[in-house]
Amino acid sequence: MHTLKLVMIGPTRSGKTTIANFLADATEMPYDYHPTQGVRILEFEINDIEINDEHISRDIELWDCSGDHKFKNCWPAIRKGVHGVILVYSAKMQDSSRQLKEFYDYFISGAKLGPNNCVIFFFDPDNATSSASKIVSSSFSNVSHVKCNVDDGGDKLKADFRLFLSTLMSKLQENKEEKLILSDNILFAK
Ligand SMILES: Nc1nc2c(ncn2[C@@H]2O[C@H](COP(=O)(O)OP(=O)(O)OP(=O)(O)O)[C@@H](O)[C@H]2O)c(=O)[nH]1
Ligand SMILES: [Mg+2]
Repeated sequence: MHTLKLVMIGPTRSGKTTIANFLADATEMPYDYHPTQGVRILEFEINDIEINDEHISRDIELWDCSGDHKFKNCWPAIRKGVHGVILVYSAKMQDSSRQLKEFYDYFISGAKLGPNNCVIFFFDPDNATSSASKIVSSSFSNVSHVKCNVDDGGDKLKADFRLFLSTLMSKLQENKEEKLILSDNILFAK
């Protein structure tokens, strides 16, 4: 199976690079904020993902994007061939739902993907579900919305990431099978 392209996007300083490094086991301590310039691509392998009673491994390309609109000219290249999107925001910030909606419309709807191809990770350092996260969860009720923290919830974050991959890959497999059935039907109809 070929590489799975995942795009990680969300407002600036929301924790994308921190989370991407953690998932790729490339964490640097301490986490100092350095704005990502455009995009960086992390490549790693993920093993033993369960889909339909099968355990599979997959190469991942995680595109850690800048949340800054000055890099909007990179967006078409970032979206090309994307399989899944991870939206990230920080509950510390004021309502991010408008920005997330713009990213969702461009990277999910614009790539003809749906809610199953997406997950929302939010960093909530005070561990109190803020009004910001309530607004986001009600605006994106079809998208799974999970709290993450690389410090004390690292294992949970990795487990949530694997769960997302498993849902995503079974959806991609279903689409592939549907296409095969459709093309068989077209052949029969001829
Ligand atoms: N301790 C801790 N800090 C976090 C966590 N998530 C985000 N942060 C902090 O939040 C800030 C976000 O930094 P980045 O991850 O570089 O932000 P970004 O979203 O990549 O920002 P841009 O590249 O500018 O779009 C950093 O100061 C991190 O230390 C977390 O889970 N734990
Ligand atoms: Mg970054």
